[in-house]
Amino acid sequence: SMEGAPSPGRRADTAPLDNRAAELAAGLRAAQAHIDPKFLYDAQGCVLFNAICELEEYYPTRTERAIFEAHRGAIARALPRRLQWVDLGCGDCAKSRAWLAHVDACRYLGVDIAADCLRHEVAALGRKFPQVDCVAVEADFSADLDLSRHLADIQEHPPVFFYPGSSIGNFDPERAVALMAAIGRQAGPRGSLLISADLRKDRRVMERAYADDLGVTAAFNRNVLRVCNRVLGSDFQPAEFDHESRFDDGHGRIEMRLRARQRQRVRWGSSERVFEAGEDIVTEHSYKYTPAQFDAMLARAGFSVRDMWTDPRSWFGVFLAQR
Ligand code: AVJ
Repeated sequence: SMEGAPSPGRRADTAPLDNRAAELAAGLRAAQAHIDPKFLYDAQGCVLFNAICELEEYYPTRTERAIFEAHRGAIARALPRRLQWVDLGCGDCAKSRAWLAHVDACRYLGVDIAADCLRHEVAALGRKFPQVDCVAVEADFSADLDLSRHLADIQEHPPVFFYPGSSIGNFDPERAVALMAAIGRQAGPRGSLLISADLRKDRRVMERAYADDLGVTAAFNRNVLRVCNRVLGSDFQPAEFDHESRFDDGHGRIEMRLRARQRQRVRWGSSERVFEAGEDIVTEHSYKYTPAQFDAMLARAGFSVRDMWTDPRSWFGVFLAQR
């Protein structure tokens, strides 16, 4: 079935346009200008992100894949029977495709803010797994995650929330805990969370992953200015901004920024913002945790960690947590 009918209020690329424009404008007017990383993922941004995942420098995707491949049986055995699989930020559903062949799922919820191909991808998944009730939900779960109306009988069919890719790293720790707590409330007493976090390691390895030689990450970063131009009607010139990324040891995060090459004035509607030469727009934080730090966050969110799987170098962690 395909729920979440295209009520205009939930279309990621059209109607909360006013909200989206207001959110972008507020971030650009702030003393430290910032753009929420969710705006990186328009159709072009998704293509560039998928290219990043293939880069030699970008270790998270392939490290997670290796962990899943090495431990899929053990992870699947730790999950309940007749579960409901909730795929947060499902994208093209590729990661869940492999899982649905190994878990006993009666239902699949594909949740994504990038609505462009969501329905199409979830429908294709439903054809591959006709015994699974596949549902597409367009939602910005960074704002308010309420999937309860899409979950049926969570006592009988425990939800497993799947949040791979270390995407949780985009949220500052307080917001990450709040999001995981919201997941816990909706998962109910028998629910669980299968979630990935990128782990702290040699800073050179982390910094290289966000400053690749081909400039794919730079293009991904600059593309967000095109999203602004479209959503807000601004007149950013992406080529006038340099891609910057560095690991902040104190916060334990990669900070990605766009730095004005020279003084410039950006206009939208009746507003404007001057960027001085060298002034930054923060476009992403990507947190890196120790396993103990991430365990503690899960605990604060009301979960207990049942197991954790990692790669031989302990670069990336897959955590299975229960209520
Ligand atoms: C999708 C948020 C996990 O933080 O590594 C990749 C996004 N940004 N290169 C990450 C990203 C720059 C990615 N996440």
